[in-house]
Amino acid sequence: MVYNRIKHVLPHFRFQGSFEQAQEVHSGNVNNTYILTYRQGTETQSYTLQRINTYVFKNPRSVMANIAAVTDHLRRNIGASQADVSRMALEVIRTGDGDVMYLDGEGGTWRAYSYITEALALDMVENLEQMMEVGHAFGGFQRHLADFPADKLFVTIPDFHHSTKRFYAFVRAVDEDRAARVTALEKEVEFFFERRKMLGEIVRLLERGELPLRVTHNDTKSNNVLLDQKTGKALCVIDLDTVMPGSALYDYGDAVRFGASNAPEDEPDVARVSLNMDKVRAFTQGFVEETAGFLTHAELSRLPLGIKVITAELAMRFLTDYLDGDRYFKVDYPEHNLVRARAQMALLVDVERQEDALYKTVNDDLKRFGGS
Ligand code: GN1
Ligand code: MG
Repeated sequence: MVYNRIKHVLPHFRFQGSFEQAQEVHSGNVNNTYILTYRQGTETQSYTLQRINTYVFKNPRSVMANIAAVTDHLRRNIGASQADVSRMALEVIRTGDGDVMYLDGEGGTWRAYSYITEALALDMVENLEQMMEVGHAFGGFQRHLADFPADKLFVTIPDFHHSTKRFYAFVRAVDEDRAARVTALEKEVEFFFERRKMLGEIVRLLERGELPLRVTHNDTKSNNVLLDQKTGKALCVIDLDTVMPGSALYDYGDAVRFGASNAPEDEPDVARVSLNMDKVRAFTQGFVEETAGFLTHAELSRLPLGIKVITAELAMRFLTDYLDGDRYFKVDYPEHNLVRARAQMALLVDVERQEDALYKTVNDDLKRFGGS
C-alpha cells in the first residue's frame, strides 16, 4: 500500500485539510514521488510529496536551499508580468517547524510542493505546438533566472555535466567491472572511446571562458514542463533538483535529446530511435525566441553541440551504471540500463548524421530573432 509508506510523514507538513488519497508516480529515474489529495469542506487541494534519493543527492539540504532560492526568484520575476503566478512557479510546502524538508529518523528525507492541477507533463511530445511550448518553457526559465547570481547556488552534484570526468568514471567502471558484465560490451565501450574528444568540448569552452556559466536546470526533459490542459500553453518548469551553475548548451541539448527523439529514452528496438527534425525546429524556435536577447553569440551558435555532448554523456552514464551493477538509476528489469545506453547511442548516431541540418535550424532562428 502506498499509504503505508508515507503515513508517518504526512502530519509533519503544512498540508491544508484532511488527507483523502495518495498515488505513486513512476516517471522519474531517481526520487520516489507521490501525489496527495487533501480535502477542506468542498474544496480539494493536491500536493506532490517526494522522498529524496540520498544516494544521488548526498546533501539534500543544499538541494532544497537552491530550490527555495530559485523558486522565490522565479515567483518575483514572473509575478511582475503574470497574474496567476501560483501556476507558473513551484511552491515548496514547509514542515510544521518551517523547514524545507523532513527527516523521518529512518533514513528518509522528504519534501513537498503544491501540485499544479489541470496540467500535463509529457513523457512523449505528441505534436509540434507542444514541442514549441516546451522550448518556451525552458528558454523562459533561463530568461527569468538570467539575473540570478549563479555563484549563490550550491553545487549539489559536483561535476554533474563535466563530461570529461564522466568519461574517466566510465573508464574506471570498465576497469573495475564490478558486476562482471564488460566482456560482452566491447563495441559499446569502443563507441565512447571514439567520441572522447567531442565529449570534452563544452567543458573546454567553459574553462577557456568562451562560454559563460549560467543558472541551468540540467534535466530538461519534456516531462519536467507543465502545459496547461485547456490552452496547451507552457505553465511551469518542475524538478529543480539539479539547478546549478552550468552551460545553456546543456539545457538546450538535453531537451532536444529527450523531446525530439522518435522513441522513448529506453526503447529496446534501436531501429526505432531517431531524431525528429521537425520537433527540433519547433523546440529551437521556442527556445531561441526566449533567449536571443541575452545568450551570447558563442552560446547560441553552438547550441547543437549541446545535443551531441548531452546525448553521449547520458548514454555513457547509463552504461557506467550498468557496469557498476545498477546503483544510481532505478531499473525496472536487469538489462534496463544497457537498453537505455544503447537507445541513447542510436540517437547520437542519428544526431551526428543530421548535424548540418541542426546548425542550419539554429542559424535560421538566430537571423529571425536577432540573436547577437
Ligand atoms: C535522472 O530522475 P530524473 O528523471 O529526474 C537524472 C538525469 C537524467 C535522467 C534521464 C539527478 O533524472 O540526469 O538525464 O534521469 N537525474 C540525476 O532520464 O542524475
Ligand atoms: Mg530530475
